[in-house]
Amino acid sequence: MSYTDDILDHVRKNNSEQPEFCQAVQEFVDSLTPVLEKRPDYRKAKILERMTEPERVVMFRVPWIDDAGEYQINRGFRIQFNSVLGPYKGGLRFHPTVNLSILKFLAFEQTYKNALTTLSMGGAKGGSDFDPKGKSDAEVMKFCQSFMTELYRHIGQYTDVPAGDIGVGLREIGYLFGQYRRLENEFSGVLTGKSVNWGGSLIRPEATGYGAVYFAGEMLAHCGRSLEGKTCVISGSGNVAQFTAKKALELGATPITFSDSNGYIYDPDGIDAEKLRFVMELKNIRRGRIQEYSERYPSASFYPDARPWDVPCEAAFPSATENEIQLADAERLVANGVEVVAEGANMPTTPEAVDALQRAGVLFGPGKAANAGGVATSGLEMSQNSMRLSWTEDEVDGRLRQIMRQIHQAASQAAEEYGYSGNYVAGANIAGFTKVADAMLDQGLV
Ligand code: NDP
Ligand code: 2IT
Repeated sequence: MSYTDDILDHVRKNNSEQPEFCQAVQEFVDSLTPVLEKRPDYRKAKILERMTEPERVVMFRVPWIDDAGEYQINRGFRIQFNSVLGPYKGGLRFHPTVNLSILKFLAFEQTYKNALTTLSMGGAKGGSDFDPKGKSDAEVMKFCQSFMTELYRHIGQYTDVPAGDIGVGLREIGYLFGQYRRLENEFSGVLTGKSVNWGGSLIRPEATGYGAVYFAGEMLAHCGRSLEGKTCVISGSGNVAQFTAKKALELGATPITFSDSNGYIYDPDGIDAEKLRFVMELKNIRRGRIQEYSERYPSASFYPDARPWDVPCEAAFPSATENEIQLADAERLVANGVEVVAEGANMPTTPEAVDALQRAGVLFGPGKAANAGGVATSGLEMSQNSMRLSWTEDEVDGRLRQIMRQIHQAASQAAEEYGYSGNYVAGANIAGFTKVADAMLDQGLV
């Protein structure tokens, strides 16, 4: 058995109940063989063995009282995976599917994504199996306060800086920050994704979606093409999906779908700026379902319990959740002529589907690279908080663009250097890995 097979075997045995974590590790390690051959010092220092074990896992009880006066108990987590490059950094996810496997996969990915941003951030993820859907504001606030009442002792501006993810946006970050401030008697940059009038960065809400579109633009530009005029299929209708659509529109492309966990809407006339405003109000303020779009705009149809990958398009932006593009979906996208896929979500494409897209010559931007704009802008929010200054929208957007360009360059160069030309999956994995591995060598056996 090869060294990497040994590692994978060990990870699978030790984490047998954690399929998503094992999937993320396998996809990563599969790219590394040529690097490990060239660098025996990584193997000697057991870098991979250390990288696949989180530095710390915190699990805790979250008790709270609902509006009916019933006691409720949820499970809370924070996975502090790797802090060799900086304070732990990564989002919090509130969704009923949250478990240790999903958060470990996300924290693992986050480590290498954060390394690619060029900023000083380690990797973490956390969250709860709490389901914000259908809960009142008061219930969400009580839950967030109880969650932070345990989490606060594990985080801090120099230790671990959480942010949002699925189910955690401006509202939740506000309640979490308020409770942290109260418990610690400290106003610091302990969370990112804050509201702009109390320490948040301009462009942070937009950054993941904008970054995914910038990354798609970089991949296309690299082979003399552009996003202009392309039809875009987008999944999800939350933070990432909405700002992917906004930037795609600005660049002259046409979004035609959105989805949520009940199904997708397809608008062959295109989702223009006015329709997008409706979606933002529907999802962010009224917290409604995407089906309502087809009731408001008769040009659109709603397809229940389905994902949008059957709809012909030139660009696809999976922006909902993991494993949402499976092999048959990828084959369908290819048959319909897709040219570029950029992962706004984390690990939305299964390994078989990635393979099918790459074999067909589709430009494929993996989440580690394509959705790194969100956490990169969180890093910029941390810088602004440390300086007690706020940059303008243009300043932050300019830096975001530059970072996405650098990530594209780092991934293509690493791919080229190790014989994977044009393969952004391998390139992003190798570039992220070598940065973290070198820092681990420098800092000794810890
Ligand atoms: P939001 O909560 O704002 O939106 C999530 C969207 O995805 C909703 O439309 C939701 O539908 C849908 N969705 C969630 N889970 C499922 C599911 N199991 N099946 C079908 N649809 C689902 O989250 P974000 O937009 O922030 O996150 C989307 C993705 O992007 C995630 O993979 C996240 O990890 C990733 N990401 C987010 C970043 C950020 O800065 N926010 C940064 C980098 C990556 P419904 O309303 O029905 O739940
Ligand atoms: O997956 C991600 O990169 C995020 N949810 C953003 C994390 C962050 O700290 O901004």
